[in-house]
Amino acid sequence: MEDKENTSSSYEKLVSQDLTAEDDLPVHRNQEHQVTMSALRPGFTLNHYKMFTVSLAVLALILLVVDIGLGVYYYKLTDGDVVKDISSEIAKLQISYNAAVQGRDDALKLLATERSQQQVTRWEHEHLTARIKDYGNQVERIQMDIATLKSQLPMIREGCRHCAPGWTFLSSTCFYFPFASTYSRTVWQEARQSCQRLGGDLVVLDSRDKQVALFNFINTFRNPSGILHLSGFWIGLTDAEDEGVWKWLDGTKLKEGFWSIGEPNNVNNEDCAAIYPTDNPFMAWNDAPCEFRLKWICESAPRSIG
Ligand code: 2F8
Ligand code: CA
Repeated sequence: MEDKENTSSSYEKLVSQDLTAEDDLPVHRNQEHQVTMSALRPGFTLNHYKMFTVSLAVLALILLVVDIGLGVYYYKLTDGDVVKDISSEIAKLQISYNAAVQGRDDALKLLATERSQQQVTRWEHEHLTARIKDYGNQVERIQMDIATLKSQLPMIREGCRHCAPGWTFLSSTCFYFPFASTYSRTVWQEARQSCQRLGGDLVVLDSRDKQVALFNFINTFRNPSGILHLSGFWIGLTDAEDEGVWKWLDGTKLKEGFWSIGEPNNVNNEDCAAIYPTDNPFMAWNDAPCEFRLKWICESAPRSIG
């Protein structure tokens, strides 16, 4: 009996020990388990793995939804109105493109027509310019003819006195005006020799009548927009021999001069005189350097017929 009791108490002890051990066991086992897991992934607990698994499931679900969405979209794209819309848009664009190409071709044709028309206009312009120049030369010749014819009138009135062809009879004297554009401006000495070759000399303006007659004549050729000091005409008056003493080519001293205001001023050694188209016939002379280039006026005595 005692033995049985011993046995029983021993058993309870053992059970109690074992129970005590059981109480410790979950911790112990968990620790063991945790040790095993920790060995796989340091710092990861079971909860972590659970969360990881759930996340994977959610991700898979999202991918499934996206996949279904793309499938639906693809279906609509290939089968639905979108394709029709795009086709009709392409057709419209093709029409617009064709219209643009047509427009460009039309514009190119128009440009070619305009260019050839422009060429014709340019030719016409050149032709007309040449004709205008011809008319200008004709006007110049006609003006000279009119002046010559006018000069015949007093000559006819005076009877048998006349001027050589090309000379103009004015104020009982024959004048030669080398005004045509064929004569270019020249220095005083060369102008004088030109007159002498024609049987005369540079003009002597020793009377008011001659001055006025000549002044009026040159004023008909006046160019108001021209440069005044280039528009003069050499006359037969010089102070080259004795500065300040003006003499005509026949050797007579100047009595009455028709100088412009402030002239003669001898700037840069001006020893030769010229008449200019101005506003006042009695203020129309200037002294200029004899080497300056101007037009000139010749004079000769009328000839008697017979
Ligand atoms: O202003 C008068 C002055 O004008 C010209 O010089 C700028 C004349 N020169 C010629 O004609 C070369 C001067 O003679 C004249 O006095
Ligand atoms: Ca001068």
